[in-house]
Amino acid sequence: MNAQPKIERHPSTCPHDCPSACSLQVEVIDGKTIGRVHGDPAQSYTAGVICAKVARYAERIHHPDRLLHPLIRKGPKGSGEFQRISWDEALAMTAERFLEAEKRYGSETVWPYYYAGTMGFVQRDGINRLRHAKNYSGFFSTICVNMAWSGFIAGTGRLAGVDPREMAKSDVVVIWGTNPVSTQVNVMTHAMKARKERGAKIVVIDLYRTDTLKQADLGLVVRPGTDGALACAVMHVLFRDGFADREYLRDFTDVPEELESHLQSRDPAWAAAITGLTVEEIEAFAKLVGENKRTYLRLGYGFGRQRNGAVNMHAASCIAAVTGSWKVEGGGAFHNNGAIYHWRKSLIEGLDIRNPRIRMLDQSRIGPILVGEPDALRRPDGSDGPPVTALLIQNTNPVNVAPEQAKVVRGFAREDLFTVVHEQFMTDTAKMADLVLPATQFMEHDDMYQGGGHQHIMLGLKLVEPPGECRSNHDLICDLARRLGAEHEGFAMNEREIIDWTLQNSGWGTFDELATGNFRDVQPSFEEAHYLKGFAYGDKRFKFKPDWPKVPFANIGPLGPWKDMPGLPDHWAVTEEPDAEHPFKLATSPARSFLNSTFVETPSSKKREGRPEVMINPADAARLAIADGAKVELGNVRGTVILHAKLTEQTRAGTLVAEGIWPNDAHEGGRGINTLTSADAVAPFGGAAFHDNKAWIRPL
Ligand SMILES: Nc1nc2c(c(=O)[nH]1)N[C@H]1C(S)=C(S)[C@@H](COP(=O)(O)OP(=O)(O)OC[C@H]3O[C@@H](n4cnc5c(=O)[nH]c(N)nc54)[C@H](O)[C@@H]3O)O[C@H]1N2
Ligand SMILES: Nc1nc2c(c(=O)[nH]1)N[C@H]1C(S)=C(S)[C@@H](COP(=O)(O)OP(=O)(O)OC[C@H]3O[C@@H](n4cnc5c(=O)[nH]c(N)nc54)[C@H](O)[C@@H]3O)O[C@H]1N2
Ligand code: SF4
Ligand SMILES: [Mo]
Repeated sequence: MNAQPKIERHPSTCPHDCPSACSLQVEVIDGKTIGRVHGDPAQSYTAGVICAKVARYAERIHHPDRLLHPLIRKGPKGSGEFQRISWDEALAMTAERFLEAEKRYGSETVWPYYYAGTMGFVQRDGINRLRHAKNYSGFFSTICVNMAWSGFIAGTGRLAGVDPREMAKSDVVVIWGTNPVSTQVNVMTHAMKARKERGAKIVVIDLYRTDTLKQADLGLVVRPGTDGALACAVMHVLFRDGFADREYLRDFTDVPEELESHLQSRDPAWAAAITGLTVEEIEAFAKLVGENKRTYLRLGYGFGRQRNGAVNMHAASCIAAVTGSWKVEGGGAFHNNGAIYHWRKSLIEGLDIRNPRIRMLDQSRIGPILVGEPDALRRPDGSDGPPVTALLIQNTNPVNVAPEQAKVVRGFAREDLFTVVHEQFMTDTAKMADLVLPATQFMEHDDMYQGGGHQHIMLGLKLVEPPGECRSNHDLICDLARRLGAEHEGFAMNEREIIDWTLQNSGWGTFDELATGNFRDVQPSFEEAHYLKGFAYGDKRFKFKPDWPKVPFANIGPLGPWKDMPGLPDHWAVTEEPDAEHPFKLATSPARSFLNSTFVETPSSKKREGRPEVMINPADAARLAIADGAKVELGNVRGTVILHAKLTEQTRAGTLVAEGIWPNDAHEGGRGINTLTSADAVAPFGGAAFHDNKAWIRPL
């Protein structure tokens, strides 16, 4: 008889690019196989709940399509024809080609390109140590957070807010521009607790009827890019009806009188015409906020992904300063807690050896950069920079997720570009590489994490041996550094040593202390989180009127049309508006069972998501003779994409929503959804307006 399998439970942390950063309990069977993955009930934000896709992680870690060996391209670029080689050959070739490229064009011709496929500090950010040691081109990260973060910081001066667990003590929870049922499930845990225990009202604001919005007491479906107008009208009503906290405004904000007079003309009728909401809906929302001091604004990323996204995020955050709800438990606003951790990352990132004169290249503009558009390659002093002729890519899939995909694909196809992709799967990006190197997954290496949507520092340690010849990012970077002659003490340390140094130098204890419980709650005091002693600007005041280029977010200077930004909260009409040729607005919102381009390979996610679809209101579809399930083409100035129509009242007339970033070849014709999105830099610090596209649609 076979012995019973031995199942152990080990703590870990979800490494994926998600504000929830859940604490996990992982079943390990016989020391080598992953079983069910559970939320850790002991971590008070995770509270035992995780999303379905990570609960079934066994499907991903033991997937038959995982990359197991280094591969070298055999056929033409993008043909998918590869042949196995050894790690030693692959890294020797990488070093040789990088050194050659450097000799020919200077060090800035090499561009290490990475993102948050893992949020682990060592595995994600260690690539920067190599970049600084070698003076390779810098990576200015813009694809995700820039509009939302700068918009939030514009008011408060700091990326931090009220403890998200306090949502459970609120009377009104406003879930704005995020779809947590899909994208960060734990928000719902705490919001629903408030409803259950206190009868709290839930307000959800989105551009379509999401699964989150369906659960709301008040669901507001706005025209894309009009949240600034909604926020202004809400504040107009708050001033008009005596809900503004005048004492708070006097003591804690910059220009309350100027704001009040500016808002006089921004009444609900004005906002109704812009947002597509009714005056009654806007009045009802404002009344709820005005009558309930314990109103918690949970502001998401999604409504930042518009060309006016930073302005809209700032406008929404201003509401809590008008009512003074920041003062009370369960009141105030929250977006992300990035600022509470005060990390010292010089060992991980090699910040001590950084040369500030090296150019920074904009992550979102990888298409324009690779096709050689001169403005995209420029140095900070305005001089022309060299072309990018070598790429090292970890934890990201730009050929699929970056905007202006036609340019991205054209750039990756360049014969004079040498591309190394370190991956877990044969992604759209890996398919375009010269070398594909197999990477470990999070349960196969050590790392440390922080919660964006909460307040914990967490560990995820190696639980099982990696399959095949998979190597961790850290391992690869250190080996390559040696071959390239790059020097830094971090290249000679292991993950645990780097974590220990970073914790100690940031004031968070030691590795061993953190390993005891696997996570540490670092929630700042009530006083600090509620800004009771003032906001994080020099004058301690919340800024209704931010000086946009000086918002303390990025130090590379403003980007996009920042000079035209309104001083006070407003509707800033710079979104890509429909016209006669492109009568629709298209948003590319997240799919529940994918995480960006991750999980597109797991059977249960594939099954749930079905096929690439675009949601269209039945009235619009009838006018265009588009039947439910019909094959359709979407297009705009940037290209065309083929998918299937889903007729649904979930979308407003005039708005189209294509959920998820499907692999490019899941679409007939091989062009993915980002063929339609734009790489225009968004004000004030860059970013991609993924949900802000004009488009046409036609049946095929
Ligand atoms: N299942 C799943 N989870 C994910 C991801 C995923 O792809 N799938 N992605 C992860 C990543 S990288 C991130 S950054 C987070 C992001 O998570 P969120 O903060 O939720 O942000 P988004 O996913 O960009 O968009 C959220 C919602 O904003 C809506 N929206 C877009 N434009 C507007 C607008 O102008 N006004 C309003 N009111 N709403 C608008 C979209 O329709 C969408 O429903 O989620 C993470 N979690
Ligand atoms: N149309 C549209 N496009 C979007 C968005 C949208 O809403 N709509 N959202 C945007 C946003 S918010 C973001 S953040 C970006 C994200 O886009 P990406 O940064 O590309 O994120 P993922 O799709 O999660 O891809 C991460 C990749 O990293 C790999 N990976 C994971 N862990 C490791 C590791 O430890 N080592 C190595 N070497 N590889 C690893 C995974 O296998 C996966 O292929 O997409 C953006 N693109
Ligand atoms: S909700 Fe987000 S952090 Fe939590 S398990 Fe799912 S993907 Fe990971
Ligand atoms: Mo993101």
